[in-house]
Amino acid sequence: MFQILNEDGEVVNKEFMPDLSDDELRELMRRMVYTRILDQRSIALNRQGRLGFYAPTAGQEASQLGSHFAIEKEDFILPGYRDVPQLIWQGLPLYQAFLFSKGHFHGNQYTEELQAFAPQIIIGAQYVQAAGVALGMKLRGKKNVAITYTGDGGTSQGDFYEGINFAGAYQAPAIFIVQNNRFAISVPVEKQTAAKTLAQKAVAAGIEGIQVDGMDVLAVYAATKDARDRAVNGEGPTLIETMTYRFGPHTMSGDDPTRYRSDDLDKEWEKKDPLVRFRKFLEGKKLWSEEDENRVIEEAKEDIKEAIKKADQYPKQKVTDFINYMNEELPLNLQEQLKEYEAKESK
Ligand SMILES: Cc1ncc(C[n+]2csc(CCOP(=O)(O)OP(=O)(O)O)c2C)c(N)n1
Ligand SMILES: [Mg+2]
Repeated sequence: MFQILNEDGEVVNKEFMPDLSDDELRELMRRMVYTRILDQRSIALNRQGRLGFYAPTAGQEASQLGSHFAIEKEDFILPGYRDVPQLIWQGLPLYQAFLFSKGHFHGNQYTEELQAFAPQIIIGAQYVQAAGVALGMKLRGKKNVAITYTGDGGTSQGDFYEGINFAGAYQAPAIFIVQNNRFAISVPVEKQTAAKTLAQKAVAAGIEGIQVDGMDVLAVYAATKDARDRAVNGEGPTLIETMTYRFGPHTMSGDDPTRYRSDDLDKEWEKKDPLVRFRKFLEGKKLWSEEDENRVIEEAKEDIKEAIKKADQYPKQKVTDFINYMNEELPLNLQEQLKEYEAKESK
């Protein structure tokens, strides 16, 4: 497993230390702290009934934000349902992320500049799409990549294998991230596959594969940066398995992790908290202080307050909107339904 920082925030692999400026290192920490607060607030808002579908992210910040930090604005992101943070740091306004959670279609109406698809709910489907997007970039001669995310459970899907195989066959510039948080809802990874690692699945597709400490933001960044450099150089796709853990439940829709995870396992992984580790590293370099931390926390809380207000006040979606946005031309039966709903909605 590739690691740069150990659990105490000490550099254990100096030769792979990425070339990041002090400002960039601080920005990485800022994003992780901000995202942790966003997660805590989202869980609270969900419990108050102000959000809908929500998949907690705490514990996975290094995997999500370290990999995202290595890609460019013109690269394309194909996220899963837990990958809202990457979308936000790519430019998705927070109020739209909240609307997505509430099931409002405007949450998924992205501008041209936001090079991303909305979070995929169908496990693994984004891997096939990523292979296609990456091939498209290659055919157009673009120096960009498609980056996609799934979980340990996702690697059992047919789509996973089809995606990595296709990208390998066409040497498409794709980066396939597997966030191995050890559970697919309640199913432990040991029951999911007989494979010793998920990274080794790359071998069968003839592509590069690497297992990375997913609680070490520098290692995830370095591995993704290397994958991106090779991809835009025409050297093909990479599969990156990040070893991580979700501290919270699978989603806020009712699973109880205490029924399938032991206290000991939770404690073991809490010690690996990516924020604690990176904070220790930065404090050692005098690049982070309690004031910095508090400033980010306040900034995040303020942004969230405004964004949820905007999401709450956003016009309700209408059935006629669904009909109109889904179809360019309406077949007869939908024309009839459209009329029916227009009449209802004008009352
Ligand atoms: C094709 C498909 N099958 C089943 C589901 C139901 N489902 C939702 S999440 C999930 C587990 C996914 O686990 P993993 O890939 O490890 O991702 P994690 O949630 O741990 O991030 C399943 C089976 C689904 N959404 N899509
Ligand atoms: Mg999982």
